[in-house]
Amino acid sequence: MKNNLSLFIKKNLKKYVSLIVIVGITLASFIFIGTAAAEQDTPIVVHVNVKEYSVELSQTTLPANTPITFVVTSEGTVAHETVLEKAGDEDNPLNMNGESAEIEDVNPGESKSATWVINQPGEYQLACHVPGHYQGGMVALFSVNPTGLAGMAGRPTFWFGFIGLLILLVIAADLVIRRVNRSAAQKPGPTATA
Ligand SMILES: [Cu+2]
Repeated sequence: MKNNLSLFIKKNLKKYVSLIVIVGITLASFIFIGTAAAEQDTPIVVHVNVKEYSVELSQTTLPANTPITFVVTSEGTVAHETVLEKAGDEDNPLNMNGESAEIEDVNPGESKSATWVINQPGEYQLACHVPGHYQGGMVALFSVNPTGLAGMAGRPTFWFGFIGLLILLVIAADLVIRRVNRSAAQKPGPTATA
């Protein structure tokens, strides 16, 4: 009888554990794929407002390896420009496919845009290097964060989801084990019915 009992638990436990593992892996895959897909599909538009003497960004945290369209609008009274460069540089634009990453001659009331992909995570800035403007305060800093697996690992929301999923799996496994143990204890023997 003891043999039958342990066999029953072993058999059912195995069945449920593999089910839980399958469900868990499926959910985890959805989280991974969903996060990755959301990263690639969402077009990122950053509005850049320039005037004497400031540069304002609609977003100061951006992903690496993702096309970003910077729409520069001048609310000033003279022409401005925006140069994409590493934080702290002075008129040292990044190279984008052989061209300097800058949007020049944005006249009052005008909007100009450019789409750039920043590959390397780090601190960057958009600055106006019309003489005197950068010194006057026309610079805005922003961060470029890693993407892909490294990016996901750096996201608190991802880990909240992941840890939540693990807790759910542990609770589910615990419930199943308790149920199996209880029904085995209540109706032991080979004639036991569910
Ligand atoms: Cu300027």
